[in-house]
Amino acid sequence: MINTTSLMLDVILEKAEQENPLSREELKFLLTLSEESDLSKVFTLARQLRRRYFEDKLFIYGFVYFSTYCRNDCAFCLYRRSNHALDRYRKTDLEIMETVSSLVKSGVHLVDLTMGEDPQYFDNRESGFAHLISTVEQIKDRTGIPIMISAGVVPEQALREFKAAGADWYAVYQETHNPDLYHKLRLGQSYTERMERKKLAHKLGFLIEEGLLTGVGDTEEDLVNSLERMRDLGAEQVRVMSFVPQKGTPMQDVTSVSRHRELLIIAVMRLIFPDRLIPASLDVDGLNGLANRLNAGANVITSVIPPHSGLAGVSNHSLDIEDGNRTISKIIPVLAEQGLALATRDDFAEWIRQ
Ligand code: SAM
Ligand code: MD0
Ligand code: SF4
Repeated sequence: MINTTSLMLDVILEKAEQENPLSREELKFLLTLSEESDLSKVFTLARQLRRRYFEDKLFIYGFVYFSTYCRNDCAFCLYRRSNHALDRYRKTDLEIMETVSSLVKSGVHLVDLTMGEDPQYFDNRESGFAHLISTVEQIKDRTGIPIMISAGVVPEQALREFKAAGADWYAVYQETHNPDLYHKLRLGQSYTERMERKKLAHKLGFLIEEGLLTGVGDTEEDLVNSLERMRDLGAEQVRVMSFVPQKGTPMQDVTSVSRHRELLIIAVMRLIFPDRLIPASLDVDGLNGLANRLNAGANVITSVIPPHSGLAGVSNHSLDIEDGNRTISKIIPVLAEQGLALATRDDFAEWIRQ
């Protein structure tokens, strides 16, 4: 008997291989696949397309979550302001500089400076972001490393100043492009402002990253919409992460969906954005989750954190950090098993210039 799913899949994959745009129906079809043999075909093409644009070279980013204070109340996040059961920290400029130096020495291609929407910066009319902007300037002067700012929806003027200080990337994830779902996740935050700030950053010359959370009630239809909005946005980096329930938050009891969903979305992203950067985050499942995400077509490893730096992750605030599992020396053997290797700094600079 002829298996129609398999036939349809082959036609769609052939189209993707030739980099012809896929229709909404085709995207939805891919996102609803569940048979191992079908998934394996999608992952194989995703890796083939990654190789077309990036050969066997992977990029790797250091993660500096320098302030866990936040004025927002996102339902999914451990660092939401209503979570009073949390020991928060705010690193000094010197501590930030030291962590960045150790990451740069270890060989990362970029440092991602991340914080909650810390009221010390967001609600302080006098000094605002000035201090942080000068820290960015110092990092750039001393190391020359590409810098990503993941500091939430920063005011327009601060965004301009971050750019002038040497920040290269601006990351602010929508999580979903279904405004109703967005408002359930990012309580009290404007959907439009978040979207528009990314677009402004792009206009100002930042490279931008857009991101999705899956396992938060997102349907296949929502995912197709997100992929289309991502295509409109033209972000240089696109990601998806599985939601990890956090104790003490309104979403603590949401049951996790299978990790297959994230892996399939990574692969579909690779099919429709073959030349873009797509991260495998160590923050969701630690080092153990890396091989599967690379197998699905990711080409960036994010959330490398030096041990003993006193820094937290996001979806997993401590997983694999103190035991040094989020370090380059632990990652290289996992890459080697898949015939992959780290790119050089020059490779990354060249990709950025393109
Ligand atoms: N505060 C800034 C913001 O919200 O844009 C930057 C840091 S925020 C913690 C970075 C991202 O972490 C969020 O956009 C979200 O995608 C992810 N995140 C937060 N909590 C998570 C969770 N429980 N599971 C998975 N990802 C999570
Ligand atoms: C990561 N934990 O890359 C980080 C974070 C923010 N730009 C990145 C979500 O996994
Ligand atoms: Fe704050 Fe970001 Fe967490 Fe939302 S996701 S509560 S903005 S740190």
